[in-house]
Amino acid sequence: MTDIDLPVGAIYDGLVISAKSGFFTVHTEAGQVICRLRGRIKKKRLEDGFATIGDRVEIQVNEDQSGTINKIYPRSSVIAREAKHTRTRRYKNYNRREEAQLIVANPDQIVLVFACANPSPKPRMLDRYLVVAEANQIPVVICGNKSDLVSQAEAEAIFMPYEDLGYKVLLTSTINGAGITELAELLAGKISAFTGPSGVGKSSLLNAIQPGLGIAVGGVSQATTKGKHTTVHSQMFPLSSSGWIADTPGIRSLALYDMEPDELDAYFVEIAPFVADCEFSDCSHQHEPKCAVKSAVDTGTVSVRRYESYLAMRFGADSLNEEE
Ligand SMILES: Nc1nc2c(ncn2[C@@H]2O[C@H](COP(=O)(O)OP(=O)(O)O)[C@@H](O)[C@H]2O)c(=O)[nH]1
Ligand SMILES: [Mg+2]
Ligand SMILES: [Zn+2]
Repeated sequence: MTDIDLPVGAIYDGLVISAKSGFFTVHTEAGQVICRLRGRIKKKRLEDGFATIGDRVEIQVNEDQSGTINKIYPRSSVIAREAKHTRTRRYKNYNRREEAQLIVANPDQIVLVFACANPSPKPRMLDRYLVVAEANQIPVVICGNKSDLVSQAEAEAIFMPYEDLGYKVLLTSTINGAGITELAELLAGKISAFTGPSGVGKSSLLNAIQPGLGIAVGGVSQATTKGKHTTVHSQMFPLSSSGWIADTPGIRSLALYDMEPDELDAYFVEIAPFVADCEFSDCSHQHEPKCAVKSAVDTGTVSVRRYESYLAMRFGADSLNEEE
């Protein structure tokens, strides 16, 4: 289980860095220990949503040098998605929350990677990720990669509106090295979930930061998307600068599974302040008179693009499931 001998019965705090079929690799100061959950935690599994990578846990060492997870410490945040399989094998007592499949616990940030071109950026998808991040109160870094393919002005036109909204934006290129040092600095010492559409250069960015890292992360993603089993193998990879990159294979199908439509108001950061000034408290911001949101769009304070993105997410056919 581990290459060092740990005292039997010893108790350690650790970090879950891999979760697969009920086995958890826990990183502790004494080394890595393969653990299972203690029975009584297992029973609470449906209530608490199990354990996942990023969880801080207390473990106890068994005679065979495996470990038992005694305790999962309270999470500061979690990225979860609707577990599709529970729809076909739904248990009677499942409530909505329990349909969530945990992807990563306690992420310090989500790094959203989009390309300036090839593939062209998808602002609606970016907005959707931002809503999920806002809902979970997880800081976001937006990475506009492949900045070498467009002019500085073009790159800024695409991504700087997000900086104006208060998001951290980096323009990067794995070809000419732009922004790579800055990105590496942002990752140091933190748990980061790297995500974005395929082909935008996520693996290349990780390799630019640390040789081999992109290959490791990308490889696992591929393996996990093949199986249709209920078990999900998720893993975190260590950064030599300290910090972890969470492999988040399921994050692309993130649905806003637990969100009331008008909650969206709060998660569009530039729309939120106007909502209270609408004439009607249940204003849908579409056709009502004296809608402060629409006024803000008319005066250009809220961009038409973001407003349309809001409407699409709230009322569109794709409002609950992500298109890629
Ligand atoms: N021009 C340009 N191409 C890039 C850049 N980063 C990655 N690529 C290319 O984009 C393609 C997809 O990259 P990959 O890292 O596999 O993307 P992933 O699917 O997001 O992991 C590859 O052909 C890379 O060589 C970049 O900064 N500029
Ligand atoms: Mg990749
Ligand atoms: Zn309104």
